[in-house]
Amino acid sequence: MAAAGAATPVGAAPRVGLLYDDRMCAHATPDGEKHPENPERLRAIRRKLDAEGVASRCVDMKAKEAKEKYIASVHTPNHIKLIRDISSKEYDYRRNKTARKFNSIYFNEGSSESAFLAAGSVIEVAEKVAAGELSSAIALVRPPGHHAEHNEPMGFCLFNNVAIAANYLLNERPDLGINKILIVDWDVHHGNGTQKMFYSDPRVLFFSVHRFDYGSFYPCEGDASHCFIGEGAGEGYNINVPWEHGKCSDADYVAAWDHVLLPIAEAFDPDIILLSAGFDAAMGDPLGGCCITPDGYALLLTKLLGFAKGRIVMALEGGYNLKSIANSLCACTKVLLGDNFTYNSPRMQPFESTWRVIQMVRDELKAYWPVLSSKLPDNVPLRSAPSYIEPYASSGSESDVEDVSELPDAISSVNVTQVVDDVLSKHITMLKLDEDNLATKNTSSDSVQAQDDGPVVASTRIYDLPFTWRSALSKVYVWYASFGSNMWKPRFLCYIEGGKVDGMSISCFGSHDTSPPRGTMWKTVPHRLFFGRSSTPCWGTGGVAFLNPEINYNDESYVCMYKITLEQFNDVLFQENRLVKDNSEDGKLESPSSPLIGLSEIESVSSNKALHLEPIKDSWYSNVLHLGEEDGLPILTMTCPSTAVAQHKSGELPLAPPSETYSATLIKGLVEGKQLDANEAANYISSAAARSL
Ligand code: X5A
Ligand code: ZN
Repeated sequence: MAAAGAATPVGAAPRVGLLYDDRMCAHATPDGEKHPENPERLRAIRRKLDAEGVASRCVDMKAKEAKEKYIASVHTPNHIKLIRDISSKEYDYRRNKTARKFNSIYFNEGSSESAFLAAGSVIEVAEKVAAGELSSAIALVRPPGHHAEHNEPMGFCLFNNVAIAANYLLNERPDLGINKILIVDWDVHHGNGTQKMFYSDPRVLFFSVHRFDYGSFYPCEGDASHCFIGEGAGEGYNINVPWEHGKCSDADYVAAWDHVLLPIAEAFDPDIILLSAGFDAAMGDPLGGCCITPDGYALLLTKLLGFAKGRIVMALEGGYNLKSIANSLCACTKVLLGDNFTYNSPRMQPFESTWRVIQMVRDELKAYWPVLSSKLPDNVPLRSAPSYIEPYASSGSESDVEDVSELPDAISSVNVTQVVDDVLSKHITMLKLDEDNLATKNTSSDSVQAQDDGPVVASTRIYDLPFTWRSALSKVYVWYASFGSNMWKPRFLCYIEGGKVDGMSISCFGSHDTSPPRGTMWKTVPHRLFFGRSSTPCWGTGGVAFLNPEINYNDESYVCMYKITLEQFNDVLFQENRLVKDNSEDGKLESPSSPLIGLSEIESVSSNKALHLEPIKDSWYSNVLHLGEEDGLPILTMTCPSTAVAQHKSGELPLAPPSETYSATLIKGLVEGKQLDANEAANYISSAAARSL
């Protein structure tokens, strides 16, 4: 078959490969625990494609295991051996322990086969498309691949399927004439693994558009920023479009296509496009927090069909809402099949931040892609950031609200934004690259670059993540609800300003931002207060307070709420879970380099009510609870996970009354907060300590 021939003969219906194989459903959590990356994802997609009569119009393909020598172009021998052996009997007793060594990974007896099939499937379809036997193809694979690194599985990914297929085409099949590959990664997460594989390789242009949230969105690495453009011969061949927040919609993605990806693709002129097709930026996805519609995906894909003679290989990556991924993939399959398509979804405006990000990316890359030097249109209607950002950004303490209980109930600001969006979306025109006589929008890319004493050299600039997430989260406010010693304000202030109060034997480090809370108020919540564990370094012998994460309307517990920034909330979480270290050599404090609760976690805790923090899952206060909203802001607290409650019930973990000094602190809080008198407060504490769980 002629390698360079037209993929589709003129007039003929496109031949679209569809690879589905049940064997890739074997990879699942070891004990049937719920997990977003589960076998139902593939089945839901397959059912939808069948029901819509779309699957039968495709060329049916089955999976083949990848040969180890092909995987070896991307992964180390150790990595390959691990994935090969992980499902064997010998691993039975240490499979879970091995999984825990990695970031967001599970294994079972089916993982090995699924991983080899996923990699082999993408090779299989890519080869057929490259050879012209198929016009385009879709590989419904799992586990996904784009987070997998050279020497480690990561982020639900075992092998980097797309990277393996790209290397196969370039290195193993010169006969197919594929010399330039465009990898488009529209999964909501950064394709960190794929980026690394081709970072200095100009034959592969890697483009990833993803949530970045100033470094607080998974995988929380600085190399997802727009500054990472490739190196050596590959300089200019790595493109990141890092969103500043969630809620990005079709309009934002179309803007990134029209003003970054498509002009570059035109200049690069790829021989084939490999699409890391995650659908976790889809509307309704539980992890992504974005809202691409099926029509939006279809439009993005349509725009790609103009390149590489339409030779597109789609490989499934993430995507965790079964309906969303099934509908999105169905819309994409129809596009590949050549069905007429008109964009029907309500058209929204891109965010202001989108325009800013796109301008930064263009500035960063225009030296390599001159087409990006043109001016962006400056008359595009833009919308402001989603409501959870900067609602209380102004500084100064004169607006301190000590008692906000009299403020009117805020209409959910989310709804207001939605209404505004809907109204505005009715008269918006499609974004188009307009090169004439338009003024440059003044955007400052300097503000996100690392601070450095010496001259700033482009190639050495790094993204100072701790600095960046802190400044972003310092503009977001939450109510931190305390039910223990922090009900007493002087005690809580130790977490903000540092220091200690009577009864504490260890000082607090304090927060990075030491400004006092912007408001204080009390509430009762339908959760059970109890005291457990037998001693603490800070308070000595005796239990400490926990709130049962389960709602129980027969219980009423007092919480004192402080309005603080999300940055401060993270600093409180760090301290409560002993994550702040005193670096004794220079006396500098060291906190984790990424937040535990970023904007996406706020979204997920708001809809799921609780979020058990995986990175600190063995700490006492690793569970963040959403107790409701006040003033349009989420009320959050930190307590133990339900599993610990069960252990307290069974006696595996002790229930123990608080020490004298600890309970005196709680009582002071309740009394000074005018919730109870001294007697009532003492009764409240001792009865919570005495009642069995
Ligand atoms: C492939 C993919 C997401 C990992 C998230 C881990 N991975 N928290 O979407
Ligand atoms: Zn993803």
